[in-house]
Amino acid sequence: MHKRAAMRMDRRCFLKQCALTAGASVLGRSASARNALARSSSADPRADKPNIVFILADDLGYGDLACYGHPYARTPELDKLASEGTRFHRFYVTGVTCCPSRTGFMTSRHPSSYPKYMADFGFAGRVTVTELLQQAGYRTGHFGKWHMGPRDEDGTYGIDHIETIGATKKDPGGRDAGLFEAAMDFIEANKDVPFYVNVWGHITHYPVDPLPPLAERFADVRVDRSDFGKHMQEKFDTCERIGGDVNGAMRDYLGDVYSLDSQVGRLLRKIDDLGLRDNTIVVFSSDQGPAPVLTRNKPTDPSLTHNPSRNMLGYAGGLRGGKHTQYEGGVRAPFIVRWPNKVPAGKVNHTSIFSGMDWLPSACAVADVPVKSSSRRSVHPSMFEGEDISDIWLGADRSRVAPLFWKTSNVKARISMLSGNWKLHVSRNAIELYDLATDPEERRNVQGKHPEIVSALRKQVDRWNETLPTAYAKKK
Ligand SMILES: [Ca+2]
Repeated sequence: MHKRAAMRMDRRCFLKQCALTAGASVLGRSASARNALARSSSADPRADKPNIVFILADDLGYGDLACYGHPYARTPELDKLASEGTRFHRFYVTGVTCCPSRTGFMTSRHPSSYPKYMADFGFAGRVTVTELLQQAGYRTGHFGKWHMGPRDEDGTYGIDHIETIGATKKDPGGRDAGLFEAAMDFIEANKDVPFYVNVWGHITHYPVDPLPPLAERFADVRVDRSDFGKHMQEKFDTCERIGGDVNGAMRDYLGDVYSLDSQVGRLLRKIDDLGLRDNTIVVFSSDQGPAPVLTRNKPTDPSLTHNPSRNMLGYAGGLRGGKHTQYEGGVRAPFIVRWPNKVPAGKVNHTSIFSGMDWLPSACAVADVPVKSSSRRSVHPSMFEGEDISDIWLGADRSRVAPLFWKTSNVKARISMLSGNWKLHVSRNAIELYDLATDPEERRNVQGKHPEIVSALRKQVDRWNETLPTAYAKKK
C-alpha cells in the first residue's frame, strides 16, 4: 500500500476507534450533558446539537473570492456556499497576524489582553470554545495550521484530535489537500455524534506557489489595472519592481485560491454524502487581510525556480491596508455561514458588525451549550469579551453592542477602534478618524472636523487601554 494511503488508513482506524470511545463517553457524561442531549424528543442527539465546521483561510483578503467581488477569481464552491447561506461584509478579526486572530476565535478574548504571547505560551488556562463544546458531548477536532501555543497534542484546549498538518506542496489538489482530507476522515468517523472541527488551511499565506496546472487554469487572465483601486496598484508596482510580471503572479495567486475552493467543495460533498448537510453549520472565514508583496524574502525552497514574493497579490476588495495594519483591509474578512433552514439562504448582509471574539459565545449558543458552567472550573460570562451574535447569523439585522478595538501585543502600539461607522486610529504621533459610511477606504482623515467624536472615542480607547497589560513577554 502507498505510504500515504497506509497513513490514511491508520488514521481512519484510529479515528473510528476514538469515535466509538467518544460515543460511549457521551452516554456516560455528566447529568447536565445527558439532559441537554435528551431534550430532543428524538433519540438522535444530533437532532438538537448541530455539527460545526469552521474553515479558516490564512491571509485571504476580504475581496479574494468571486462572491466578494474579485474580478478574476474562480471560487464556485464558496460562491455556492454563500448562496446557500448568508454572506457577511462587516465581519472583523481580532488581530492583524495569524496567532492573535486565532486567539480571538478560540478564547473570546482580545489577544492584547494576554501578557504572554499566545504563540509562545498558549492561552494561559483560559477557556476555549472547543473545551466548552467537548464538555457538552461534542467530539472536537483540529486540522491544519495551529499557531496557538507550544503544545498541540490531543487533548490540548479541549480538542480530542489534533493534526497540525503542513502544506502538501506536491499534491495536485493544492497545498491544503492533506488537511482537508484529514478533516473529512474525522467527520466521517464521528458522523453519529455531534462534532466541532477546525479546518485551518495555509492558503494564501506566503509562499503562494501553486503547482503549474493550478495557475494554468487562469492562463486567460490578463490583469487590467483599472479593475482594481489605488491600493492594488501599489502591489502591482512592487511586484514588477522585484522582477515579477503581474499576470503570472496573479495567475499563481488565483490558482492557490482555486485549490482552496476545490477542497472546500470536496468537504461539502462529504458532508452531503454522509447525510449531515441539514444539521451542520459550515462557516468560512480568514484570519486577517492579505499580506503585502514581500521585497525582502528570498525563495525558501531551493526547488523554486523563482521568488514567490512576487505572488502576494491578495485583494482587500479596495479597502486600505492588509495584514499587519489595522485599516479595514487588515481586519475585515469574508464570513460565510450556511445552516440549511436556519441561516437565511442567499442573503447578503452589508451592515451587521461582529467580531472573531463573538465566535465562542455564538457557536455555543447555536449548539445550546451554556457558557456559564464548566466541570473543570467556574466559567463566568465576563471571562469572554465576545457577544452572542448568533441571531445575526440567523437573520437579525443588527450589530454587536460594544465597539471593537485593535492593538498588537506591544505597550506603545497603535490602537484602532470601530464604533458604528466611525473608525479611529490613535498612534503616538497622529490621530486619524474616518467615516466609513462615506469613506470605506479610509482616505479622508476627518479628525479636524469632528473634535467631539474624537474626544468621545479617545476616552473609550484610553479606558480600554487601561485594562491591558503594562508589559508583554515573548520568547526570543
Ligand atoms: Ca494569517
